[in-house]
Amino acid sequence: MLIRRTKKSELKESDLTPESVYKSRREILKKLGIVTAGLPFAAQSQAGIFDIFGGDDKKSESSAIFQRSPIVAPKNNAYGTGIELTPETKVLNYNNFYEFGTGKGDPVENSQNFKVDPWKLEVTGLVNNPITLGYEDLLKRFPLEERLYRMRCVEAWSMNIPWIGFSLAALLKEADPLGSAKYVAFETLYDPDQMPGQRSQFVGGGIDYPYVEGLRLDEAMHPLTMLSVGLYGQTLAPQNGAPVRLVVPWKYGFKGIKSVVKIHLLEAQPPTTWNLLARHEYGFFANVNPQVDHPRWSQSSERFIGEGSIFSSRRKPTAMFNGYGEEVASLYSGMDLRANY
Ligand SMILES: Nc1nc2c(c(=O)[nH]1)N[C@H]1C(S)=C(S)[C@@H](COP(=O)(O)O)O[C@H]1N2
Ligand SMILES: [Mo]
Repeated sequence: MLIRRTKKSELKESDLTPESVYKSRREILKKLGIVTAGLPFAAQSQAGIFDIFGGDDKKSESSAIFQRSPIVAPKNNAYGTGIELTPETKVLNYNNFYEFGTGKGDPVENSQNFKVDPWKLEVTGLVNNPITLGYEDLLKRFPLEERLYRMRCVEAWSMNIPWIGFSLAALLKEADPLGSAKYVAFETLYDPDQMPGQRSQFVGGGIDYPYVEGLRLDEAMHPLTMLSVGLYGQTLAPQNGAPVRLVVPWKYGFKGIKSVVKIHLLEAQPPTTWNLLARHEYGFFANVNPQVDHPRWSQSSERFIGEGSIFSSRRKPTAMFNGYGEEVASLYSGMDLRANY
């Protein structure tokens, strides 16, 4: 686990945990008699009290490392070039994947034995042609390409990642949506045997699993919206959402649901995990917007994770739609983006 030496000027992890998760942890700790009277909870959390439970300092039982396979995919430069990439080791070791624990180092630590083959990804609902893709289909059925995308987490850090994958639109077109389809719902694998966060409320941050996400159909059909099967020239590591995850670069990172098993087209807006947890903090749209702050922190700038220490702050201003406004702003014309956060 990367221990965070908190500078006063920086956001603290405890500032970034959705309130309801935070409260439920607090309840658990209270029951166990761990919350020390008088100490602000944030201070305890900074002191690493969660490490007692999270096993952050333990080495995993098995030293096995998930084997990734090389993927050869041509670069698609249509969506940007020349951005400074986040080093691969940081993309692989600093993650949010609560099914494997809430600490940034938990996913890599707890997911190395994750089984991705066989896999089954179903496209169902309001379509003429329901599709089921197996593991091989994911890698072979659609022409793969590499795209360099910016990723902005709602917690105000960001990375630039060379993803490999294909436009979700290609898959949806094959499924052939009915005219009545207005939204697309996504679901992560539910497998408590493999995912410790799904077995334990505490490890999993109090989320109701499976993790679910959703897009409007026009957002899902936008060419920038990608199903990713790899990064940095190889198949995805489990901590990044192997074998297939969503990438929506103009939205906050939590929209990029990992290890997807279901894509379901429907007429009504589907529920989404973070919105269910804290409705006033995480909206359905979750478009990156420096003018609409999170209730508990500013979204006007971000800590870019590049070369050097993960916690050496390199603040940079956050761009509207994460810099993809030219491509996507028209999807929201006439919409109040403050109301539809
Ligand atoms: N199933 C699932 N998908 C998820 C998450 C999660 O906890 N569970 N975390 C989200 C968040 S908050 C972010 S920022 C990105 C992080 O992706 P990365 O770890 O590959 O950088 O994954 C998103 N997808
Ligand atoms: Mo995130």
